[in-house]
Amino acid sequence: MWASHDGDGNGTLSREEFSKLFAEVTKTIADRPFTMLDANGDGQLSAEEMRFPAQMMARMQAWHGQQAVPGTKPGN
Ligand SMILES: [Ca+2]
Ligand SMILES: [Ca+2]
Repeated sequence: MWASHDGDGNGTLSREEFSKLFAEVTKTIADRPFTMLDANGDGQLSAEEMRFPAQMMARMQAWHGQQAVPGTKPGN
């Protein structure tokens, strides 16, 4: 996988080469939850299908907000 993304073959990934690799990896990762969320399999996530994960993400963000770094106060 690495070699195929090393466009100029110099053994290292430039920022551009890395972003192509990253885009492919994230697409692969994103495909799975998308398929799970797309309840009716029409290839589109409706507001209804997104309701549950949106709640989950809001809850996770709220949870992370409570893990604030000591000495900082929310709202600043
Ligand atoms: Ca390279
Ligand atoms: Ca759908």
